[in-house]
Amino acid sequence: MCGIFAYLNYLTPKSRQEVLDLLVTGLKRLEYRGYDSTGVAIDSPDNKNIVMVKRTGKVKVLEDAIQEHFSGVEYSEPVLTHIGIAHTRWATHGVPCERNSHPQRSDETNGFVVVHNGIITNYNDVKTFLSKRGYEFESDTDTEVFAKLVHHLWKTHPTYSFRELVEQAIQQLEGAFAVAVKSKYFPGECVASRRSSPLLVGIKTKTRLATDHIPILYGKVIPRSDSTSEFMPMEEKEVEYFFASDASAVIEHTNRVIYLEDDDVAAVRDGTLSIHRLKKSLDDPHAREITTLKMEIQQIMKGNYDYFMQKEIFEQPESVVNTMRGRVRFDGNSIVLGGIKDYIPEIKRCRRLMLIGCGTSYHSAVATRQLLEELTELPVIVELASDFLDRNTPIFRDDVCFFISQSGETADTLMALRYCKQRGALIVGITNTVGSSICRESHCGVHINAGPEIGVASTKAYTSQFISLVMFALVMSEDRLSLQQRRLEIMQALSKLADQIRAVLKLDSKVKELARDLYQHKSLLIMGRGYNFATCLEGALKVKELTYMHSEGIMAGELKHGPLALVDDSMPVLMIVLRDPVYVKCMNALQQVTSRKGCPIIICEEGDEETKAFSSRHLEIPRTVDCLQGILTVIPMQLLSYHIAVLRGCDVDCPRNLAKSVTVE
Ligand code: G6Q
Ligand code: GLU
Repeated sequence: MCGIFAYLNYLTPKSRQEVLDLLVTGLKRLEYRGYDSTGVAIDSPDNKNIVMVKRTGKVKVLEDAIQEHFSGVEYSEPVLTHIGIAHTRWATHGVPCERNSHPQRSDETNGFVVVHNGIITNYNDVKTFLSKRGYEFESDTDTEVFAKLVHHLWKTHPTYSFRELVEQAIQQLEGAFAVAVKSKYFPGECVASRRSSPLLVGIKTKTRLATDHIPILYGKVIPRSDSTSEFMPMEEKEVEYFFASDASAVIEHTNRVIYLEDDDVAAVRDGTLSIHRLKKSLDDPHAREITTLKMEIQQIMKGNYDYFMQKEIFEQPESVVNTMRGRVRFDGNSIVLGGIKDYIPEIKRCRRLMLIGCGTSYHSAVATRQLLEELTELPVIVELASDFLDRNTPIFRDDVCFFISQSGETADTLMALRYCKQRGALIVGITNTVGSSICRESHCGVHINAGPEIGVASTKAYTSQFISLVMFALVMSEDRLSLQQRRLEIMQALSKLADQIRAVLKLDSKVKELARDLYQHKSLLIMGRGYNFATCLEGALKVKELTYMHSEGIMAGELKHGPLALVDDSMPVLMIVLRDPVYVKCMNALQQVTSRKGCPIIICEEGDEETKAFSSRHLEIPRTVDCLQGILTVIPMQLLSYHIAVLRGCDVDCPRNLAKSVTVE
């Protein structure tokens, strides 16, 4: 999920000092992606071993550690051919610490060292397999199994090439990952591969490139003599390769890159790059194209987006899948949440569930409360951490308390956690940051795997928190016969979610037009009820924090108890009216608003002509099961607040007075 950078110089003299500088600069370019620790691996001065330097914290800390590590060592001597690998880690398995930082190694002699982004979901099975064969593990990462598996294959298949070893290893792995591997047994060679995590290869040559594509090789053996199937520079063979998670780390060296596809194995040997795949399917292309980048670094970091928040909104089709990856089995309709599975019997015996958080994280609790009540058949209480503490709320030993926090460091949430822990409750953390205080202090938990969120306003973390809580509800109801139909319906809806989010994101230009209507107003009321009340709260929070405009999320059932007095022909109103059990009640609210001359923007279901007839301004979203609607309805609200903020000239990624991690009460 974070960053890989590897650099290979072939017949291009570079000192180790220069290589290290290149690696550190590469990591600096990837810093914006968010990370918690870093590391590099290069050859030792005698070229016989691999040296690694790893640190928790910023790249700067690593840079200083490198200086210190190599002080007094002769490393200004140029080396003709060399490969160095580097990494920024966003922990998913094991807290951020040096031992868990990458590169991870195969054995004490650093025979194979690996940098990895993403998650190997079957790492436990592979670990058991390797442990039985005498391997001892030194880190908590899923990555280490990969390094050791390559080593095991190397020992058992002495004739395999480096590329074949990596290829065989990734055949055994499930999950989403990108890897780059270096070995002391294969000096000057690098093998890299990806599956659902990004990776590209940058190529720098002195002469013009001989080709604009690299043929893909299929099957087990590379015909090494067949030079047409490999990339070679035109006349000389001097070449440099860069393997990186994105182009921002490469662009200052070369603008010629190949974007690898899932299950491509890219190998460099004797300065020659080959791209390999084990199986060929009918629609597979014959070659990977070398693309010429025309972008600036700044542009690449944000992709085609202007702001990180915008990028994160558009990442949601992938981030929701990452939250479910390795946990939801759509074929067998089962769910395993590894981080809490041993605690499920205890949770099932509890007196009540309490969901506690702040801001957006609190809203994810509001959004899923109804489903949790339905599927767990337990009382579910949702609490704002600050208010919970103010009240000295009674907590019992048989309470199960969930602490929801993207950063895992929010002071109020953390204090509430300690308060409940002291009183003997079971503590479950729902966080996006492994190794954070909330993570460490919880008894068990779910890591939402949304990937780092840079924009201060939370977007993709919300939808991933939402899904994590839905998955928990599904786990709790696994053995309830009467709930099977409902579970099935939700599982099917989860499997369609990513595509439906993509469909909602296509409303972007329509939302932008609505933002033009709204941005000069002073206020926006957002109304809904049932499963969509949380969207109203979250939508209003997004509008407030990003646009500095007043906004209020209103429970539609409360309209006539006060808020209706605000409605007239000039008050902007947005209403969520979907075809669910509260549809009729929402229609009543809609009528109350329109009969006060209100002209609401309506979020409704695709093709719902009856509801659309109430206003000329509407956003249609795809139909999904009632309890997941909130994921689809919040996206137009994220987009709307974003566009209003841009139109009002606000700082989208860093709204005034706010911080990403609120570590004060
Ligand atoms: C809003 C936010 C903010 C956040 C809280 C809690 O867009 O980013 O409301 O959700 O400050 O933060 P944590 O989720 O990190 O605890
Ligand atoms: N799963 C790996 C780990 O926790 C890689 C995390 C990453 O993508 O940085 O070490």
